[in-house]
Amino acid sequence: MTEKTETKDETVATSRRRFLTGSLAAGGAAMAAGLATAGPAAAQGESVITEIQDWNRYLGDGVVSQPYGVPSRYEANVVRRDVEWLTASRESSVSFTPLHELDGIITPNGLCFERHHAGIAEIEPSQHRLMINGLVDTPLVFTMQDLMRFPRENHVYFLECAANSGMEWRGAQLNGCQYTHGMVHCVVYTGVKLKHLLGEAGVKTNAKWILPEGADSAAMTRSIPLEKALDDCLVAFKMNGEALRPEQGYPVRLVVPGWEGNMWVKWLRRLEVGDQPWHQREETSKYTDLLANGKARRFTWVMDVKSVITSPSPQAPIRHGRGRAVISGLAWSGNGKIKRVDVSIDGGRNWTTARLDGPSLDKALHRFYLDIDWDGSELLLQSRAIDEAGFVQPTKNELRAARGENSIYHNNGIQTWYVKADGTVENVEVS
Ligand SMILES: Nc1nc2c(c(=O)[nH]1)N[C@H]1C(S)=C(S)[C@@H](COP(=O)(O)O)O[C@H]1N2
Ligand SMILES: [Mo]
Repeated sequence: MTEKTETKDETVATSRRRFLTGSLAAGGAAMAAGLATAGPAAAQGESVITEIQDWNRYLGDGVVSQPYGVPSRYEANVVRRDVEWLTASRESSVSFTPLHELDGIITPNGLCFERHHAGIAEIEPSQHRLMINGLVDTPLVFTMQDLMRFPRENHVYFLECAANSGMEWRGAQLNGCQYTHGMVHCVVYTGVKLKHLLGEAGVKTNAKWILPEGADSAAMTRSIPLEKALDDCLVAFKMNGEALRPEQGYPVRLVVPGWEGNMWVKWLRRLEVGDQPWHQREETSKYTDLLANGKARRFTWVMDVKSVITSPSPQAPIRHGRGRAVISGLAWSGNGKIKRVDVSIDGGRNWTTARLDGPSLDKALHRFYLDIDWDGSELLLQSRAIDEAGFVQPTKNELRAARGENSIYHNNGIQTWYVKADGTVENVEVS
């Protein structure tokens, strides 16, 4: 009302001052509860609040100035990143999700990590087909339109590359949870249950396995037991409500809930049904785990229970000094839901149960928080997740005792962040 007139400045200033008094009272309550020792500043005429800013004075851009919306330019550092020395080329490489900048459990589409073995296939959907052949009554070829006429379902699932944290097997290496843990994303998929498509083709009674194949030039193939295919696998064409991004397999990808990312074939063009596994490159030379005794673990599909503190972390130091601080992180398990997350600030000597917040969904990321009063002393931050199947995230030494030091894949060991007195954070290992 008066805010639209020339007296606006004063009106706004007065009401903001009143608001500040209110929030100070709330701060007092928090202090009484033993939380903050430092908090919002007392109202003393800071220019950013007493002086009218440009954005408060001039008209802004109109609607559709961005036909497809993008984040604020002040968020330009929230991007996928890669590590140049890790791979020989960007076509067979990986980029990492900026976990340290995100919150909640859903990964925005443009920030989902990418893992391609032969670059991004650019597929025109009208020219795309999905074939089902092998041990079926009727081999079939589906168009995208055909797929979209089957009953649809929506599910939130995490996808983790088996190589996530692989560089950390022998010790702390990369400085930031984007790099150590960023080969994971979690979106809501819209798709058709694979069992409906297999049912349409009619699976023969001696069938035991399926082989999904990608339409990219890597022609990615993996053997998947028929039991899993008929259980919860999805043939998905949407992520977070919109079409899959080209990076994530547009126009259609396989979703294999809780299992290693390599099996989630992107640009899905064929599903062969067979009576035994095919022993493809991706399940013999790669995606196997060489143990200390020279034997290799094979078909290690389920992603084990795991967690990481996303903030504070090396890329997200504590900038506000001592007092009220939020420790935030993610936990997930290929076995189902997360039952509990414990957080330690002293390198695993003492543990406090963290607060799980937001939806707790089967085989999805879970968000946890621990609200602390930081006294400014050094911390060794760790998180330890426990899933509903009863699995407890191991220490890195426990993991190495079981699997040796040759492995790359399936590192779900406890991560340690060393928080220094100045709030900067480093990747370290507490053994
Ligand atoms: N066709 C095809 N599918 C693929 C790949 C690929 O290179 N080609 N990479 C796999 C690997 S190793 C992983 S971890 C996931 C990564 O999925 P994203 O790029 O959506 O994160 O896709 C899998 N599906
Ligand atoms: Mo992967």
